[in-house]
Amino acid sequence: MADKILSISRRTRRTPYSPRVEAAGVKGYTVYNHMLLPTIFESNEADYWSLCEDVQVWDVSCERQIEVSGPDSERLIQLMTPRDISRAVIGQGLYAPLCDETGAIINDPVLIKFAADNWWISIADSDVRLWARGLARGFGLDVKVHEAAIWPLAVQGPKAQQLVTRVFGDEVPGIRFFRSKMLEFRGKAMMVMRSGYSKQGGFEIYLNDPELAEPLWDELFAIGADLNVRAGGPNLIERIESGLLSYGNDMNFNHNPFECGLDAFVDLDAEIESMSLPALRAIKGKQVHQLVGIVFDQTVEFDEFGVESNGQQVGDVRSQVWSPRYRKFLTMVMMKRDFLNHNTSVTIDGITGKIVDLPFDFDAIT
Ligand code: THG
Repeated sequence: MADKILSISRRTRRTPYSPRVEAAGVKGYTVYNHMLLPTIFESNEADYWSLCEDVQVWDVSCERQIEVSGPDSERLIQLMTPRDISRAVIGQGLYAPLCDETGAIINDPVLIKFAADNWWISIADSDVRLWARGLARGFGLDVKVHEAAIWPLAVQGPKAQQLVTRVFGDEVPGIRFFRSKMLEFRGKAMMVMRSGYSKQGGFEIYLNDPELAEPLWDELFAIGADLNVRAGGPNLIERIESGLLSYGNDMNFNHNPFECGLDAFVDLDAEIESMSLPALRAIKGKQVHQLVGIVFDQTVEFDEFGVESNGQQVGDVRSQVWSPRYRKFLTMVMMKRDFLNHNTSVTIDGITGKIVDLPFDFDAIT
């Protein structure tokens, strides 16, 4: 599948960084929120080492911002998520599942309190705007919901702080995890948050002027040449090693947060108006499936992503990758809990894999 061509049209929206992404030699894209997301530049593995050792610039414009503004904005956001958002401060991001009235996951965005009556839903890959508008209408809320003209650029890797400080100044190191500051580039203030879809550290720059996209990209590369800065994107190896979930891959609207291990982001005891909480309280502990890791010493070929034991399908492979660092084949599998209660390993084509909790604990594995 890796060598197929993607036909690009208006539906697969380009971004203000696309000319620079192409000049940097992008080799692979995926489509996310109906927009191009660059995934591969050199190779999955070469990109992985560059991300873990140096610093990369990612065009993550596809993290679209669904802006909810108006007096009822916080009420609408709280209706959509079972995570208690009441103590969020302005400029804070909160990773949070969005769930419907049955507890099913609609999306797993970063929620950003941009101002008192202005929230941004930094969405994963599903059409949250439609749902938000429907809810606003149905509940008769005084809000406006639209996709904002924001194009996030992520700077990720151990040298990200050095690079972003050179461009945005000395306030950068003082930004805490999932907090942000409004900082200027070429006289224009934009939000800079310590966040991003890797565990290598870094920032996301919420560019709000498309005219500045190429100048910002160029500045990061010119000023970061000695840091070995490269173009990159969310990296399959790194995000699986780090246990970052990918909506549409690891879970979708058939799953609830407990099945995916997102329990920490569901405030079951909070006294909040959240449309999924009654259902989530009722199903807690009763889920039939659980997302776990299965670790093999060599690559395994699954038949149609199925995990079978004694001729029975006991799991569904959601993501998989060879880890060059740990020399293990890492899989994320939605397994039947009944099977997990009685087994700690599974054998595929004669190769036995160890079942482990997510995120992977490599000290315990190796
Ligand atoms: N950044 C922004 N928006 C996004 C993503 C992002 N939207 C889509 C997608 N990525 C959402 N998915 C995730 C998954 C995990 C995290 C962020 C976005 C993440 N989690 C931390 C963790 O698991 O350790 C911390 C979560 C917390 O404590 O709140 O960073 O990457 N803008």
